[in-house]
Amino acid sequence: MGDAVEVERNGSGNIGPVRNDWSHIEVETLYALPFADLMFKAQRIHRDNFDPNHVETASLLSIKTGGCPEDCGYCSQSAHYDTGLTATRLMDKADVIATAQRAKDAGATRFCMAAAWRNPKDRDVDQVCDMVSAVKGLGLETCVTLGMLTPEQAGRLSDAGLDFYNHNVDTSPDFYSKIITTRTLRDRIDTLAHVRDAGIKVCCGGIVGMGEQVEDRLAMLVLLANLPSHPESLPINLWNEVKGVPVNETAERPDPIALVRLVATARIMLPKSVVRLSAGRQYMTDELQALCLLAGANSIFIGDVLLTTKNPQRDRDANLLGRLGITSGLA
Ligand code: SAM
Ligand code: DTB
Ligand code: SF4
Repeated sequence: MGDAVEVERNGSGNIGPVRNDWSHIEVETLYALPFADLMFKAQRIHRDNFDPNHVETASLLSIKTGGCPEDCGYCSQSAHYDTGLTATRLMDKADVIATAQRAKDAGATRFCMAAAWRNPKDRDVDQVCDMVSAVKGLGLETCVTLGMLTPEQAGRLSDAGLDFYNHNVDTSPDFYSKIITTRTLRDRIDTLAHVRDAGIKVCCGGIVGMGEQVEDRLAMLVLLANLPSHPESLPINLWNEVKGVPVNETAERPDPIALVRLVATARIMLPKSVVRLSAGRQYMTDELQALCLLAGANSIFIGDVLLTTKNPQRDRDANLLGRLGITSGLA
């Protein structure tokens, strides 16, 4: 996209652009619309760009757990905090492939491999490239999240056929320094640019429920929507509680309606991005999840665990999607 504005129907029958020039006040006004008006706008845009009765199903695997040198204040895997987690080495490729096959059999269409690194070493990238090729060979979309990358490392992952790279901005520019001090938002944006330049699709979002204000959540959406290109995938994580990390001191679970408003606002601002209701679904009622899907969320993680924390059981997800008449890999 960049300077060129991609024109699309905006759901009202009018022609509208995919925009990269959102202002904070405009987004705050959108978010504060009467609920029915906000939902109607989001729904129209959702229906213009996606099948409203389908959700994507992704599965996560921690291929290298814990011992991470970063100090992300929400994370069980940071070596800065005593969270009771045992650190592991990079998994063997055969075990990764076997897990990916089970995820596919359970209904996943995308397989996301995550490593608790600040940044990978070149030899780590070689091993991950092998895993990516093998998982693609099973007929799954591939995603990895390995921390910061050099342009050269991004190029190697692209050559291996990687579909998506996940690297989150996590929160607003203002709240960021209260949560992470060991790498800057600029570092993250640089990695996103390397990923984009290498031709890999971008998965980028953040976390809510860490004690940020509504304005921070919206500022995070402004940051994402005003990137040179919109991320193809936008994960919205609700903080999954982890004992022993600093975010426990500030965390506050958002009002459920505020969460639905946030999803609807994201759908309007990033009309073509797949919005994933990511971590934290374990705390959500079926009704709240249904409203988030109605507001424009169209992807979930399936499987009983995410990386180190819980996710709803497969039967519960299959039952909910079935009651909503939503198709997915689960049905
Ligand atoms: N180490 C890599 C990195 O941070 O770039 C990749 C893995 S990291 C676990 C990926 C993302 O998961 C983080 O950026 C954060 O947004 C999310 N995350 C981590 N812990 C979480 C938690 N307890 N609850 C919700 N989301 C979390
Ligand atoms: C993302 O935004 N959410 C996923 C994925 N990217 C890698 C991670 C969620 C992690 C939840 C905490 C845990 O299980 O440790
Ligand atoms: Fe490390 Fe990623 Fe956890 Fe931060 S979020 S501590 S970089 S694993």
